[in-house]
Amino acid sequence: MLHQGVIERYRRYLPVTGKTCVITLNEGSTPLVRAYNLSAAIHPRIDVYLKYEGLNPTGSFKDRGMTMAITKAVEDGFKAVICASTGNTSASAAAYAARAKIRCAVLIPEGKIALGKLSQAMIHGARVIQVKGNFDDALNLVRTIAETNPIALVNSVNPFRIEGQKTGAFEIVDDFEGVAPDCHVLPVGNAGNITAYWKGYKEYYSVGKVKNLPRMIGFQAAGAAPIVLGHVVENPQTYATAIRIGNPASWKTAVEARDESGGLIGMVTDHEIGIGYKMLAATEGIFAEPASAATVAGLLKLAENGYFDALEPVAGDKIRIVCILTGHGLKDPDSAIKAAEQPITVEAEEDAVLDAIGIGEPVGV
Ligand code: AN7
Repeated sequence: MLHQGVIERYRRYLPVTGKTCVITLNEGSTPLVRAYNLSAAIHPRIDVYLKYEGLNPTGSFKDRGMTMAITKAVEDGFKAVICASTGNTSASAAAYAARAKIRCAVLIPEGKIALGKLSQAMIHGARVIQVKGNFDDALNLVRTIAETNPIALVNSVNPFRIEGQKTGAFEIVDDFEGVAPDCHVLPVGNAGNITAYWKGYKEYYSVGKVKNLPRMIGFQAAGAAPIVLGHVVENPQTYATAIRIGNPASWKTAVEARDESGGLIGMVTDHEIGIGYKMLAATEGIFAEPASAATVAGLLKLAENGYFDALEPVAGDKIRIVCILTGHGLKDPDSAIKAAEQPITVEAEEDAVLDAIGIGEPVGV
């Protein structure tokens, strides 16, 4: 079947009517890639699948929610949208707003968003406003502005964003033919996505499309881990800039998802994220941005703490885990270049090249 975006694919579960003019870039239906090497490297009892959300049209999971938010903004007569963003929301909002022919303003923390994301917001013609503050400051500003001006807020506090993003859960269950994974692992920033996935799983459960529910397992960066610490982080820090958020808007619903599902929200250091980032790219050939690699870092930590030793899988003999790789690695080329081995420069001569190739040296990482 040809899927024309998540609204067409999951129309009956979404707040649209036959009259709704759908603004889509054919987002969703992203691959669920079985990660044999990564599973074996982390724990003998786990079977990890990677949902590669970096393959959405603007390179992140935000497109699932943005197709809904922009579609509804247009339906409700708005001529402009606004958001605060650590980068991916701004890229997605800019693209969908361009397609809808409406104005878009994005507020980003000055100097703290990855290069690819900034380039997207700019080329799609958004008004890009750098704020001398962090994401939380920017979100406070846009919330106030949207309250008193004819401009639709398209951050995940907009319930249509959550509606769109819950389709990720439907896709996973559909791919597994009616079974939810044992563990659903994802990075947590503003906490919209964990909220959306849990809503999606529960809705599928209530209509009998799935017989079990996953444990929701989120990871925050240690320098930006308000939910783990139980208090607002005034000055959040992490090189995974996508999740550099100190006061998540969907804090309460993230905690509900964690507790209702019997899951957990943990934290991983930037060093651990860096290890997961390289491991993912090197063992599976999948390039995700640092925030997404918090999932791999988190799995390594859980394995080390014995978390998988006691769990019983719902089906089969392995614990089935889905990691949401929320953003494409190309979003943040600077982080990749910093993390990896640097290119070698040689004379344009065969011997020098052969020497540099290192034929005869063991292959591996
Ligand atoms: C790659 O773009 O908040 O917990 O403003 O870009 O739903 O916030 C991005 C968040 C994870 C966290 N991975 O998701 C923004 C923004 C990536 C992200 C998250 C984000 P939420």
